[in-house]
Amino acid sequence: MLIEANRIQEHDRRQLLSHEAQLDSARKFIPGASVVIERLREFQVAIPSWALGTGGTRFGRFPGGGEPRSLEEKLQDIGLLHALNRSSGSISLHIPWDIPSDPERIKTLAKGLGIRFDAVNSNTFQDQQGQALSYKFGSLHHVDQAVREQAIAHNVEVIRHGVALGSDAITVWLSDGSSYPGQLNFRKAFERTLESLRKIYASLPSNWKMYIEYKAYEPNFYSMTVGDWGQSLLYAQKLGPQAFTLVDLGHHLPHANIEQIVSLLLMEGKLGGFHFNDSKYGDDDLTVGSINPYQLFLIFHELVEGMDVKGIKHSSGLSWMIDASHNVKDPLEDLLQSVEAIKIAYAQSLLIDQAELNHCQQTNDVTRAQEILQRAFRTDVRPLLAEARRLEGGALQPLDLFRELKVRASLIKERGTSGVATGL
Ligand code: PSV
Ligand code: MN
Repeated sequence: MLIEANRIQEHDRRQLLSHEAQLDSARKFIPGASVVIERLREFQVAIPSWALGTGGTRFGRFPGGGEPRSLEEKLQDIGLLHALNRSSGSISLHIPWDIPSDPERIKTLAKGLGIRFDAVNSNTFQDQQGQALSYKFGSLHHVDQAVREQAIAHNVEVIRHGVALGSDAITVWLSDGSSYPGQLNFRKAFERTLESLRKIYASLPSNWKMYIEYKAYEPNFYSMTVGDWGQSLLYAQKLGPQAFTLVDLGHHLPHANIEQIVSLLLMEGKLGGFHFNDSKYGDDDLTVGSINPYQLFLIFHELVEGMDVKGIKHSSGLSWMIDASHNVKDPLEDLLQSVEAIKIAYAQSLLIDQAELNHCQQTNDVTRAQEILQRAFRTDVRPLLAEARRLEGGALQPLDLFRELKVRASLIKERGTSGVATGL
């Protein structure tokens, strides 16, 4: 299914009067609204190929139908999102779930939809059919060199697929760890992992980046070999200038100060990318901004401040991506909400008066500092987002139009109800 431009224009025409009234009033109390709109027009968030189908828990899965059955259909789904919000112009693939049989054809299809290829992800957390050696006890940290070599070869193959599609980064997330005390020698596991990562790093094209994603627990519960940002940063520093840390918002222990982590990684020039989601407990993979939008705003505050200090371009300097699972919502609606939440937090963080905040910090005016942050957080920037979308040819209200056009019903008609998108 494709959404024709005239359907979007027609929707925008119907909404225009009320949009303009809201925009006019927003412009009155938001200084620099035009600059924010321009920044929003550029901002893109990559969609993970594995989040287009219904997710599940180990207790069950309740698919809503119309799921993409192939890489082509996944691209079409992202094409729908991008047509509506003009901010979902890239896809992150997971290999082997998304091996392109004909990269040239896939590239042409993506180009036609305005989609580029973000970081490619390797998978050594599952055993694949016909695989010679098991990852039950880890992959890059495994005690058996043959298993490590198999996992290294897989990562090198992932880079090869990414090169064929025009991607320029690989994300390595390892489930390696231990579930019981005594199972593992931590130092040796680290050293083996580093040696394996070095071999993968050696096969990176010179314009490529390697993102090392950390996670506090799950599937291993006693230790994870890349368990926190300190360990990820250690690997990245030892590997070299093409290696960076990737922060997934759901991969921390409760109450972690993620905004501080982000600030220090940026200071070190080692923050590579983001997996956005939200959570109540851990790696819940809920819709971005659904539980704790203030935390998301504080993270964006540190990101924007840190990127500005380093002269990093907001829209392309870091790899922005969603990593979520949709257990009870329509995946496409959920992704529209997530992109919106990310852009709201980004826009609000642009409203912070950094000079004024800096003055409060220098004079220990804690009360005023809080006021400055919360004034920005409580500003309704949604009319600016809508205007940025409209100027890019997107829909003023993407979610409303998605429902008006009965997109899910069309997808079910086209694809049926039994197809299952690959992923977790
Ligand atoms: C692991 O929990 C993770 O966050 C990694 O990014 C994986 O690649 C992704 O989820 C896919 O399940
Ligand atoms: Mn992730």
